Amino acid sequence: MKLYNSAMPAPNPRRVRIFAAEKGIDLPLEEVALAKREHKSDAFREKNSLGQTPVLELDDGTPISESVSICRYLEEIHPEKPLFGRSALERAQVDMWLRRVEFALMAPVGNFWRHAHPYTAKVVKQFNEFGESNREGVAAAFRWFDRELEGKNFILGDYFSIADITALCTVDFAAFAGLEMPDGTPHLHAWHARVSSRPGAAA
Ligand SMILES: N[C@@H](CCC(=O)N[C@@H](CS)C(=O)NCC(=O)O)C(=O)O
Repeated sequence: MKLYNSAMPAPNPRRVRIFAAEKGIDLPLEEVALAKREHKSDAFREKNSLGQTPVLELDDGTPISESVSICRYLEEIHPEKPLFGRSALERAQVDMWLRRVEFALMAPVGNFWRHAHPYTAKVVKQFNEFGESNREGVAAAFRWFDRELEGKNFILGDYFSIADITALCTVDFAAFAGLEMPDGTPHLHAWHARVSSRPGAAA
């Protein structure tokens, strides 16, 4: 088993690296350099026809793409220290938060990155006005997330989950893109410091 990975700041491969590190899974990495467009080669598209990282390749050559799907597979084969929830209720709550983080936070950050950031201008046709319009959407999403985190150590209270991993990777990628956590979000800042200090966050 090996992970076709892309280095920081790419948020999606990082989700899988942190997930594996939190569970103590040793995941061999093979680097796919996004800057060199290696993810768009014919050979890589054989593994993921969308030409995106990460991809987990099993020992028999079967590829799995989509970071959450890869993590679900890892959870199935290494059920100890569950990160998708420990009960029916927690599993539903983790799923709810994963979708909320992906749709409410990741989507506007991704829109800004694709349509307003100078780096992506080199590789995609941008609609800059649309991209810039996501700036306020990201700030509003951060303020909403801050309110949700009040009084909690992690998104689900005292239980650390893949929802925290996804949110951490999103917040850090947003900062890389120039969208810092806004002032007046103390719960978000405290949560970010807490999850960043976990050893797995460095994976
Ligand atoms: N939904 C996918 C998103 C994968 C994704 O967008 N990966 C980025 C790297 S973080 C990528 O390969 N971008 C290049 C592209 O989309 O062309 C997942 O969760 O794995």
